Amino acid sequence: MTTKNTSRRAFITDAAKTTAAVALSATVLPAFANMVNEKRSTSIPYKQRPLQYGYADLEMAVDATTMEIHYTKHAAAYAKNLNEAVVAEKVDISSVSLESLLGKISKYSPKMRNNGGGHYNHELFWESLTPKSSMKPEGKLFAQIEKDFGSFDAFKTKFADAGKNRFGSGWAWLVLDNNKKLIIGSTPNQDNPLMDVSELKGTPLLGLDVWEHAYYLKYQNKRPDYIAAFWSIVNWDVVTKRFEQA
Ligand code: MN3
Repeated sequence: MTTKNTSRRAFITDAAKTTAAVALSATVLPAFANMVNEKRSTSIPYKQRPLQYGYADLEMAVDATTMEIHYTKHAAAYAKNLNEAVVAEKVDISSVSLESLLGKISKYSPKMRNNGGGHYNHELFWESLTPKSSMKPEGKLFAQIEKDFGSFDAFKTKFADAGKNRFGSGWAWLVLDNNKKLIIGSTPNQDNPLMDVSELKGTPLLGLDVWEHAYYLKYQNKRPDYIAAFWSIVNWDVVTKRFEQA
């Protein structure tokens, strides 16, 4: 008797739930579906990929507040402004990749140059970081670094110098040039080695943001200390993959 009552009660409850669900799907769900579709069709084409670590996970080199502001404010603004520029300048991003857009950046506005570079550079930068760095690459990349720079330490010194000596804001780069040789250099502002306007040219393998917004809260004027700490968070697996695919 008790069991029967319980199951009858359960049936009534289930029936009520079903009725409620049907009512929901008839009214709320279509509206929700429209909202999703609308969101999709008007959504901005260039998006930030989610970080593969938390803001506080890289504190051996970069503090959590800097990471959060850098990702959610600075880098987010580059993505937003790039999307405005591609709409204003009628770029069909379904047929033009960001890489090829950067390769012809001299044909576009300063807004496209600053924000196209800004978006590309930051996406590459975030992906190049990890709380669990192997501290050095392995295999073919390590061998070519030794071949092209003399030693891994010599490479690190040269890369750090490129970052330290970049006057004002910019980036330090490890690049595979068009002769498949590794080179180091730097670019001003948000320029990068893919741009036709850049002196430094090739495939970017590793980039370091040396804008003050990337380090000032923790390091103030001590950019060299920030660069020294950067080596503890480099994701060499990702850099090696870029090298192998270049
Ligand atoms: Mn930055």
